[in-house]
Amino acid sequence: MELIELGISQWFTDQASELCEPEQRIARVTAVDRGQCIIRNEDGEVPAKATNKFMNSTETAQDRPCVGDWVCVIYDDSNNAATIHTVLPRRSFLRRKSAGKSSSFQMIAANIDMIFIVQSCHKDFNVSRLERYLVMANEGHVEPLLILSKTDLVSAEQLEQLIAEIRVVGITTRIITLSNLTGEGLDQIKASIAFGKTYCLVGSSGVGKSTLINQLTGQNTLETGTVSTSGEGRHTTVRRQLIVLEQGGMIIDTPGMREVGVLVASEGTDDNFDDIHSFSTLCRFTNCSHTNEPGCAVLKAIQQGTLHQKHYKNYLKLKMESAFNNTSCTDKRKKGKKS
Ligand SMILES: Nc1nc2c(ncn2[C@@H]2O[C@H](COP(=O)(O)OP(=O)(O)OP(=O)(O)O)[C@@H](O)[C@H]2O)c(=O)[nH]1
Ligand SMILES: [Mg+2]
Ligand SMILES: [Zn+2]
Repeated sequence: MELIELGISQWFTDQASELCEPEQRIARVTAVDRGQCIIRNEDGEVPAKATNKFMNSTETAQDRPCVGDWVCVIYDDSNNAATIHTVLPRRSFLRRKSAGKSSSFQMIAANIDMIFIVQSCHKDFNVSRLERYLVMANEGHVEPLLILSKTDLVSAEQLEQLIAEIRVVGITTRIITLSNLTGEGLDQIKASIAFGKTYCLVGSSGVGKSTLINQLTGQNTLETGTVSTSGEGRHTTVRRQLIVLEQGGMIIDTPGMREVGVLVASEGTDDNFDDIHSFSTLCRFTNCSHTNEPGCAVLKAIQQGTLHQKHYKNYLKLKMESAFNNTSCTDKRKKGKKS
């Protein structure tokens, strides 16, 4: 296996020549499970752990190795294990708010070219959640693709209705409809996967992420779950794992998320609401908050029906959450410095 098959580019090679010591080698993190990593390069996969020195040098959990990272490593004498000394800067990332009220982030994956956001047509479908994933993608500089799975469980009319619900709020992202049962949509997904590129699957538990990967590999590479009659998944996948596909390209499986704790910078919010943004340039006041100002073009567009009320509400909600979270980040930093 060449590094190029694992997605290396000149940019990472340049970073490595600057940040790795001469005796260190470059490898990609393919799995992380409670601090224990697996890394891969030309010589195959071995377990690896970050050195204490590196761990102590990190400020937050985000800075520690995560799946998809390029790292500088030293192999032990047996060549059966390695230590991680540096994590190279990330070109893109997916992260979410850590559980609980703190404003820290949890990395989902790094150096991702495209995120496959999977929602099941059955029970799991939720447009607001889709929008949250889109904001997450945008904030991490990752191109999104929507996958509506389990189409075998709904009628053609129902499916059309779901797609219409996505389009009506202004989401223009490409959608692939998929049934792992009948194979519908699988070819389109295969065609979207390119050599040397990295893809990450996200979505609720039980929507068929691991089943999709098994379809792509043609093997039972991953364990898949059974779904309870309520339609809720059971969190079959427990660790994040990067799989190299025979056809070229890599795909990362992640455990289903219960909630996409939105923690996004306002920068991330704006791009997914291009329509609102373009109306806002017509507002009378440049600092218009689009809530009650006279001459507000956004409010006018809603009145005239050009802008969907629900989409606008999501926009406000995300704006508020991101403003709140940004403040709490700064507050926390200040607090940390004082004590
Ligand atoms: N009817 C139907 N069932 C599917 C489809 N895809 C997956 N399933 C079933 O749904 C269940 C859950 O699939 P998984 O692939 O384990 O789901 P997951 O998204 O990986 O779930 P987590 O690992 O818990 O996040 C399994 O019983 C699959 O057989 C599909 O397209 N149609
Ligand atoms: Mg799974
Ligand atoms: Zn306005």
